[in-house]
Amino acid sequence: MLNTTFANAKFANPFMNASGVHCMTIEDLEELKASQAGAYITKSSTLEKREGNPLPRYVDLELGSINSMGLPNLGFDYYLDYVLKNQKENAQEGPIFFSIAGMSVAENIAMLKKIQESYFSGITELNLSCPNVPGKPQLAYDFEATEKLLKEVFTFFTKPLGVKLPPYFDLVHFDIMAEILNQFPLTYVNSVNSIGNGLFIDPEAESVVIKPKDGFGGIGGAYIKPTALANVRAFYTRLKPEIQIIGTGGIETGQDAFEHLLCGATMLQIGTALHKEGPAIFDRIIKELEEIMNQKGYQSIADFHGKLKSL
Ligand code: RRO
Repeated sequence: MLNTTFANAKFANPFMNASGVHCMTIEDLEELKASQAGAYITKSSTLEKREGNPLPRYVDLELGSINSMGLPNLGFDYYLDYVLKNQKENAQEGPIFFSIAGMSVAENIAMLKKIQESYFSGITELNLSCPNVPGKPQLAYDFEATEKLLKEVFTFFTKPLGVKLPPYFDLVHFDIMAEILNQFPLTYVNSVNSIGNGLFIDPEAESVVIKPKDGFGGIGGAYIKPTALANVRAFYTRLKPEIQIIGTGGIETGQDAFEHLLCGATMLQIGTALHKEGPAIFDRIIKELEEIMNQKGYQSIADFHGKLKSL
């Protein structure tokens, strides 16, 4: 019922982890592989291993989460080695996703060259939106720099590639970004990363709740669902149809998933709710989405995908 075609491959269902959650180590990744998730993605990597920011750096909140992890990861080679060993030759299972987030244009290019030269046959996600490295702005908020980077990337990169974007908040920004993205043979756009640099405070302690950056961090979960849906819809209605959408942001229930699909998302990533509930969330959310589809008489996602009505 939830069969999904994405990047010319078939997946049993659209659900996967959002990069960063439950995917730092081989143990985490193996748990995702064994779960009901239709696909899974690695933690964004840099060429060298990074410790990331000081603790506490991730806090679950009633309505979501705040994090300033600072790109902790075990290094590009660790994840490349894992994805090479775990890419599927079996046509029943979809390909694996490999996320990278270089700290500079040169680092992104260097990692993409290594991926291009390897026998990796899965899907690469270029994270242009990490909000948490002190002194490093989110690349995708700089339209010219994003266009320049993608121009360089597509001089040599021929494998399936998607970009992870931050949320945008202005219709003109959607227009500008979509026009840039439409110039390239991108496989997909993933909207959204966390809403950068929110501030959650504990009024009793009169304190911030995470240590890095004086408490400022990326916001995820229920807080950001309307922003995520807007970004999915805005890109779905502006991008050429060859560029598919991954919807990320505030997906915790079957209803949230249904809403993202209605806006035009094809795959669905879960971050905050996966962090709270663990990989068993995939069993629950699959059942909840199927239940909604049964109630509405939909036999497949194609029956309602992208078909959000206007008034
Ligand atoms: O590691 C992080 O701090 C982080 C990253 Br790379 C990202 O893309 N999004 C986020 O919320 N945290």
